Amino acid sequence: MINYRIIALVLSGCLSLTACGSGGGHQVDKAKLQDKQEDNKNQQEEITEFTPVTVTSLKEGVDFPIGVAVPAGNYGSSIMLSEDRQNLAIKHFSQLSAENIMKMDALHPAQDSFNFTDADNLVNFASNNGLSMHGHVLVWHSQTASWMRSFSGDKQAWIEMMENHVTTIATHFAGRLKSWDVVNEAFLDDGNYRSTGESGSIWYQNIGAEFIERAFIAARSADPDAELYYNDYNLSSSAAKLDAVVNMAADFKSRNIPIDGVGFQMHISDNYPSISTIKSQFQKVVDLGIKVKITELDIRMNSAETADELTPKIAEKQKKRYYDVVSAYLTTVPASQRGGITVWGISDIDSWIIGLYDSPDWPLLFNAQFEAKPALQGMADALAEFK
Ligand code: 9MR
Repeated sequence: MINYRIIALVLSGCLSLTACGSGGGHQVDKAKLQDKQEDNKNQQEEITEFTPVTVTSLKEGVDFPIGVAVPAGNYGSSIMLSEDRQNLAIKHFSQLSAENIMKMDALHPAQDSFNFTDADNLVNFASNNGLSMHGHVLVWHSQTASWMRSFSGDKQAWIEMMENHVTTIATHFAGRLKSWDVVNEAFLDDGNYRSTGESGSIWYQNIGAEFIERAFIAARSADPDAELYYNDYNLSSSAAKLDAVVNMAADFKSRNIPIDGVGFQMHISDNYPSISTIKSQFQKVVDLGIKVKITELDIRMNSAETADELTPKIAEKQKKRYYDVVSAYLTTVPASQRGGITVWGISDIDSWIIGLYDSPDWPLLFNAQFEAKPALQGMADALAEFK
């Protein structure tokens, strides 16, 4: 069990020229100051213990959704079977996303049969505990059902098949979900539509780009009260990709195609993208007048693959990074356009990042023992300061 105790950062000496007074000429003072700054830097690098976490509830006092993605259904790490996960979800979060069980293959395993059991259990768990639900996801190129991939028919048949999927699912959950990711990852990083190739889209290939607006129209008519999002990764870093999404949303607005916001997944790392880029990317959607939702936040801390455990120093860096990202959101997105912030998992052991690379990582707010990490404090501090 990690013992989170205060780091004693003994910053001795003076920090400015004026405070130091003059012990000689200007050059000497300057050199002394440089030495002092170097000393302070070295002392700060000697972080040997985890800083304390005093957060009682991350969501407390926040008037937009603070969400978390959870494994559910039959997954070994299902929240339905885990008291640790349930306790943290209820205590700190106000919204849940299903990490996998509300995807196309899970809800619609055969052409003429839908399976809502696991999702209904999760939605009931959320509402019984006062949490809202964000639906993830109606149309995506990945985790499609195998019958969809082998579906044969002309464009009209494909449209009907996709619209039936969206309509049946959105109707089933109507009134019970706060919002939906209607379409996920339809663009490539260069701003072109995802089409052919290994990670191509069967929807684009068989229907063309109009599959996107058709999905939004079907979702709105099935559940008029749910907020409808277009969701994608790298939107906080790739100008070309976000510009394509913004152009699409502007076009939708001009033609009265329903869209309420853009979901920024934000699977990011400790040093990329920069906070100024993240802010200017958020700003583009703010300027359009629709909502910005961070839908899948996690922060990789070992992209250099140099660490083999979460040290107090890495944890402190992550705390600052969570603080900076959440601050960037709150200072850029006005209250009326905040769709919320969702973290993509509770415990580091559940993160999809684990196992993706050869090196270990700790991208989330709670460690493998379900203990709060300094990152939780970083996020809470930003929420308290800028909300
Ligand atoms: O976290 C999800 C992981 O458990 C699945 O194996 C993976 C399969 O594609 O999907 C992960 O979630 C993804 C989400 O649905 C869409 N954006 C990217 C997420 C991380 O890959």
